[in-house]
Amino acid sequence: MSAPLVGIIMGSRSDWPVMQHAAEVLERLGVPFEAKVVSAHRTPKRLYDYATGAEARGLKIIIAGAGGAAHLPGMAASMTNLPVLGVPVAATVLQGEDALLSIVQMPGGIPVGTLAIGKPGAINAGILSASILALSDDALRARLAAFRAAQTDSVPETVE
Ligand code: RP5
Repeated sequence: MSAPLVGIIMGSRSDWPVMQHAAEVLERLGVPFEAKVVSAHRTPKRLYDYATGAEARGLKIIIAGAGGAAHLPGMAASMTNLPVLGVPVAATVLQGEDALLSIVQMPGGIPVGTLAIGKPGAINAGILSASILALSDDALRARLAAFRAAQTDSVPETVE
């Protein structure tokens, strides 16, 4: 098993049904990753240890998913220079708009690349991670190109 290049973290196990879509994309593209529950407010020390140690462990990108008052991506970004991609999860009556605004409205200086709410955001966080890593990995660039080509080929032109 290769060392993980992408760290997928989420505020709760309840986020996994959404965040697993990022994992599936990374698996399909052959990008080594890890997935862990790291809560900003329930396990703040775990978050501190994870974010401050991520770069030294060889991670290149962190994907952070959370719902509600979703401060996990921003807090993680505040403690690492690695790119952090945030995925808002629909976990409350506000259906993810709360998490989207929490994640996207980072004050200037600590960026979080914010994706769409839910499954599309998790999928795109996986693809975007692969795109970033492909800048310095020719084999991955080829796998990503094949993935995109297969997606294009899967779209029929006729309506039935
Ligand atoms: C957030 O609260 C988590 O990211 C999750 O989306 C939400 C609900 O968590 P649980 O109460 O299901 O553990 O921190």
